[in-house]
Amino acid sequence: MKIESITFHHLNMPLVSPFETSFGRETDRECILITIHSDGLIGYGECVASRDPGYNYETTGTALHILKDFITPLILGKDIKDALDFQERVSGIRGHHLAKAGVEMALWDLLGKREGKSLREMLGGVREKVEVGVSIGIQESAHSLVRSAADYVQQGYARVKIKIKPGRDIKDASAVRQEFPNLRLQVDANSAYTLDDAKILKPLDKLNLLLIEQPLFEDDIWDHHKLQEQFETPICLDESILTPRHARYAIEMNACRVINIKAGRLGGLSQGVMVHDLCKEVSMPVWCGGMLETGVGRASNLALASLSNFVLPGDISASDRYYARDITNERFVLNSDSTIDVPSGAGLGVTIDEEALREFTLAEMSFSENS
Ligand code: OSB
Ligand code: MG
Repeated sequence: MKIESITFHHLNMPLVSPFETSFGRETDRECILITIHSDGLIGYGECVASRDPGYNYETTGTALHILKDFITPLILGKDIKDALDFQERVSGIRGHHLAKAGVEMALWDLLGKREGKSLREMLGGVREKVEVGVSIGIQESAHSLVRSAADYVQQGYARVKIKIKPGRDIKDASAVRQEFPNLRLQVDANSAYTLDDAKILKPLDKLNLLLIEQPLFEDDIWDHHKLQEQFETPICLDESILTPRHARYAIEMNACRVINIKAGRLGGLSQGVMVHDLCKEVSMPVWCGGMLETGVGRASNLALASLSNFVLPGDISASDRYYARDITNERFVLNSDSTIDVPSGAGLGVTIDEEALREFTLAEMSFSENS
C-alpha cells in the first residue's frame, strides 16, 4: 500500500464522568486520530496516548512529535506491505509504542478495506461477540463506589474492575464484594505499591477477586514474582509488559498468572497477537485492556479480543460509558449477556462522524507525498 498522505487530529473529548486512577483524574480524554490515504482508500487509527505521562511516559505531545518527525518520514510515499513491514521500518525508533500502534491500526484498516476483510478475520479471531466488563475509577467514597458498581451491574455488566491506590484499597474492594458476593470482580493499582506493601494488600486475597492488576512498578517484573508467591489471587500485568520478550520474562519468572493485552502499550496489534500466542502456548489467560478509546480504538479492541485465548472479559465497555458523542457514526452497545458484538465490516468496520471530529479537534496536521 503506497502511503499517499497522513493526517493527525489531536482530539480532546469530554468523558461522561471523570475517570480517576492512582496516577490522576481525567474529565476529558485527549488522543490522536490518524488518517492514512492510499489508493482511493482511507484507513483510521487511534493513538491512545493521553495528555499527561501518568499511565506511561508517552503523552499526546510526545506522540505527535514522534509521529510527525520520525514515523511519517519513514512511511510517507513508501509502499508498506503489512504490519510487520511497518514494524521493521520503525524498529530504529526506540519505545514510543503508543505512537507506533496508532499508525499500525490505520494500516490494518487500509489492508482490510483493500482485501474486503474485517480486522477480526485478518487477526484470526474466533468469536463474533466478546465478553466485556467495566472499569470504575476511584470514587469519592466506598459508598459512592458501591452505588456506581450497582448502576453498571444494573446495566448488565457481569464483570467489574475497580481502581485502587494506597488508602483506597481494602475498604473499597470489600464494600463492593459485600454488596455483590458473586460478581466477577478485579482491582487495578496502576503501579501504586511496592513490595513492602504486600501486607497492606494481603486482605485482598480473601475477596475472591479474578485478579490483582499491576500492583507494583512497571519495571518490577521480579518483585511481581515475589508478590505472586505470597498471593492466591492471580497477579495480572499491564504496564510491565511492553514487548513479547517481557511476556516471556514474566512467564518464565512466574511474575503473574494473567496478562492484560493492550495493542497500544505493546506498539501495535501485531505485537498484541504475538503476546496472545505466547500466553496461549503456556495456557496463561489474557484479556483485552482499554484506554478509554473512541469508537475507532474500541473497534480494534473488539477484533483483538475475539482471539481464542482472550478468556477473561475485556475493559471494553459500551460507547455510552465513555462518551455522549463519539467520533464514529457507529456506537457500541452492551448485549444482555454482557458482551459486545465484534464489527464485521471491512477493516475496523467503523466510519467517522466528520462533524463530531471537527468539534473535538484541538489541532490538525497533514503530510502528503508532494508537499
Ligand atoms: O490501567 O487499565 C488501565 C484507562 C486509562 C489508562 C489505563 C487504564 C485504564 C482503564 C480503563 O482501566 C479501561 C477502559 O477503557 O474502560
Ligand atoms: Mg491497568
